[in-house]
Amino acid sequence: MLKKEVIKTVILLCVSNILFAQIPTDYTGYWSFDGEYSDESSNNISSVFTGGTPIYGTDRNGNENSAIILDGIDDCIVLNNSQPVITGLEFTIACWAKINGQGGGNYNQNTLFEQRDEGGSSTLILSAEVDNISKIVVRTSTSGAFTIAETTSLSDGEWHFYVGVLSENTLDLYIDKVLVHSVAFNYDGNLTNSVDHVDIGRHRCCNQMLGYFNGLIDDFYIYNRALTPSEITDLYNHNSSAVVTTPGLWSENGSDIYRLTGNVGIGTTDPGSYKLAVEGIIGAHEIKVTTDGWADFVFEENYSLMSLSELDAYIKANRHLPEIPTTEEVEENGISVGEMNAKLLQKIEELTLYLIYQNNKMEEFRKELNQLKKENEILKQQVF
Ligand SMILES: [Ca+2]
Repeated sequence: MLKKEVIKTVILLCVSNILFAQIPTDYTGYWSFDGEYSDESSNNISSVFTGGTPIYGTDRNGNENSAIILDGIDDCIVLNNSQPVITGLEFTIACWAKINGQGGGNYNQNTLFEQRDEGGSSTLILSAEVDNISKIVVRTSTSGAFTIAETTSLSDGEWHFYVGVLSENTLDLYIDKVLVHSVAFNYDGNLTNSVDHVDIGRHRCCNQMLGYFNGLIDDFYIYNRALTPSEITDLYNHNSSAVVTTPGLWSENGSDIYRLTGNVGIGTTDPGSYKLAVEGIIGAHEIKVTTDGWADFVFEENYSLMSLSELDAYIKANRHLPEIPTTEEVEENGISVGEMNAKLLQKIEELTLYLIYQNNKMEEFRKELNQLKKENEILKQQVF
């Protein structure tokens, strides 16, 4: 375990901004399908492939081993241990897909994504093709209508970009960055009610397998907010082939190297939960740390400053300042640079308040002393 010399900090490497400068990076989940089917977002959404061994094919940019092939028979990816991935009142589902043929299952549906319960009271499906229709379907109560935005499907054997967006009152379907259908939507229930499954590439309900995607899927994004049309255009224009995946430890993007998953240890084989763990001293010209909260509250009118006698009693009893960790705690857990700087500033500000208070007291005493001196002089003159 790392102890003293772990600097638990946020170093602003801005890696994600460099890699995806053109796309919104606040996705809930992202699957590049570059030879693997794991979620590459910081949420690490559990992703389980079913239907045998996954096979990867050539993506829209001609890169081999860079898009997942689903066989339309029993292949799909089960997400998040059946817990909802879409969790809010707004969402965006976006992916590239290339249909190879008729989808599998009872409905022959080329399903891209589904989150739903067993009975149909919370239903969310994005389909590239069923009965020659592409559509996004949402329903939020058992008695509610299925709200559907749809258009003629594109079973032309080419790659297309499918996006379903639910904003507060509107359900939109985009294909190849063009808004093809928009319909009004009213919530009458809960989209995350009793979710039974979340799948990429399969539609199922009520113990029936209704639609397996038959073709290739690539660059799958899930956002828990409604992307704007310009953000959808950015996603469409984003060329993931600019990011070169190097077999082995690191990937390359121009002169940068990076990892999207896992943690890095230097001088340790166990980085724990730290993205970067160093068993040793880090040298840097400057380190920028982001932190939540600063210590200005000390100077608020209602700040409750401990009296000096209380502080004296606390120190005698505990042998450290209030709110500052003990030697034992620091040896066990290290310190968080941003948090500790805020605490130290808080103590400096409290010290400043004590000094101001003491100075004011001294000023009072000085005045009293002068007064007493004057009175003393008068008394002396009267006596002698
Ligand atoms: Ca890919």
